[in-house]
Amino acid sequence: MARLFCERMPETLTLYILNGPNLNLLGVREPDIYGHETLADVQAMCEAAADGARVVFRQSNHEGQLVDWIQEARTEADALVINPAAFTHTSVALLDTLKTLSIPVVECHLSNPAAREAFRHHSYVSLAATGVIAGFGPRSYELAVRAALDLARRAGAQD
Ligand code: DHK
Repeated sequence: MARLFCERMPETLTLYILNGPNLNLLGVREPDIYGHETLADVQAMCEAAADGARVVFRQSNHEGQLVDWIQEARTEADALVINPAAFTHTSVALLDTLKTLSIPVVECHLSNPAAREAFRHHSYVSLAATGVIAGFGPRSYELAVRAALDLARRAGAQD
């Protein structure tokens, strides 16, 4: 006999993962700092870590494009992981856009900017981030994905 399911099925979460300038060159760009994995490798790691969530993974070298995608995430995503790369340290525009979001935001870096040049020590993005994961190479993304989805699930459980 067919069983009737009265309980609401858990919704599939949507996770946006946005990447800033020069991350398209991962694998060839300063591999001693950023590692030998390519951005495609990182995307595959994120999808494997996403545990059934829908992953929207994008990269742009252009600040305005990232602004547009963050605005899109405001209505389309349950959580956001962002590696703004150099815009981390320069972009009030990204900060202002991130401040419009009400979903969890995890700032993610391959390297540990706090252990590098002084100009990398300040992050505009951190002012709007729920948390920051940095310094674990490509594994930073895996950890960021897990953290973002955990935060999104907890937020959903409170609705
Ligand atoms: C990537 C960059 O391109 C730098 O501009 C940041 C970040 C650090 C990273 O470690 O992923 O300073």
